[in-house]
Amino acid sequence: MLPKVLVLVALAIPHLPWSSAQDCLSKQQVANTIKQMQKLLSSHEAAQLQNMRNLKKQLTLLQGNIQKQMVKQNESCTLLPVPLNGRRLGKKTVVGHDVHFLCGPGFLLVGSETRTCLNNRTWSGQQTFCKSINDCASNPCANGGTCMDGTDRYSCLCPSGWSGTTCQAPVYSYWATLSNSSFSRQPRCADNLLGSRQCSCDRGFQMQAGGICQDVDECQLFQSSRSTRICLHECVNVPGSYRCTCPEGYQLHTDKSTCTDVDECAENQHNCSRGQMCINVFGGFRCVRPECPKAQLNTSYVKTSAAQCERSPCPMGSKACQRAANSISFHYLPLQSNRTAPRVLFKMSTSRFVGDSLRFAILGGNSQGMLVVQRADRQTGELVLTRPAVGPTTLEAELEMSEFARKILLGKHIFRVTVFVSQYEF
Ligand SMILES: [Ca+2]
Ligand SMILES: [Ca+2]
Repeated sequence: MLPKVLVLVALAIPHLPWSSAQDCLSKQQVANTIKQMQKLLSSHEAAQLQNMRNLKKQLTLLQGNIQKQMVKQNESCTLLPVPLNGRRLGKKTVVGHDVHFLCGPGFLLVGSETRTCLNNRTWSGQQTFCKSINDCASNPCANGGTCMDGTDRYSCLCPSGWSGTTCQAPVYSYWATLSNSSFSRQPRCADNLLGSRQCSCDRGFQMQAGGICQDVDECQLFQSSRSTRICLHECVNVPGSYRCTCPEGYQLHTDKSTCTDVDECAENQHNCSRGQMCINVFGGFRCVRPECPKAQLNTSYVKTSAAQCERSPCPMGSKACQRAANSISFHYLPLQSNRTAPRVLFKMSTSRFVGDSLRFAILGGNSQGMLVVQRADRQTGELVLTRPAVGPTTLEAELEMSEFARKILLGKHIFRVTVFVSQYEF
């Protein structure tokens, strides 16, 4: 601007009345000329000032616009919360603005009293708290907890069933104990220091939708298939576990899954009367009383032991007596149902072999081919189960062993075999 003023002044000079150098200006003329020039300069100065004012105004407007645009562009911080038991002064969140904090009576300000919204749209300083001067003054312990005032903190003594820094969290194990016998339970939860909760289920339970612990039905999962079954007999699902049961006459083995027969005879748990024999079988016991055949055709027997009868001496010339068996013995065999076959159940021989050959035969019974007799070696015959016997059933067989010397019969022995097949396969 200044150079323009000088040009104007320079242009004005040639028009002044003292344009001719040789004319001598009067003092009055000079004074007038100076006055005119002063006026001219004053008017230029006024115009110049006006221009400057306009320029300044425009700059202010421009600054205002730029600030508005900055606000529009969200150049602001998130409004800070009012601290509990305190106040916040100032709500402007634009970059560069401050907010101030005050605490109520009885509370001490911790953190920053003043915080400024920085260019990166975060607040300067630290979060502001109003801390109770008596830490227990605000009754921070919930659910009947007792507050203990410390130097700069409090602690809560929680009543039974509540936990957490302010006794705010129920202790779920407390509830779990109450419903311990149920198939669904509340989980056991623990609050960690970061304030998050971790829950888990007791052993044998699994977390279901809704956060409930549901019992795992081990029986349904495993017992139905033979390859995965967990109990030899029956499985009973119980909360958090399962247990195996055995039928009557069996006891659960120490492995907790298999069943073993109770030997009622050895353990004196039978009710057989005097004169009866107690026979232990799988899943029970039997009371038997072996009887010798009644005397007939000059033939009679005497009992020589609990399961043995011997023929009395034959009268002279009684061929019927001489053809009758010399001895009859009784044999009781326990057998589990559905055992694999063929299977040797019984062997017979003689301790007083005086002849040259033995013959073996099956005389009778109810086995319908399920039991057969075969020779094992020269002096031994055996009773063989030919196919699996499904119990509960009783198989009977009468076996005969005949002794010969040069094809002449020396004597016969009868074996009466009873096979008690159990109901179960164990
Ligand atoms: Ca279970
Ligand atoms: Ca038994």
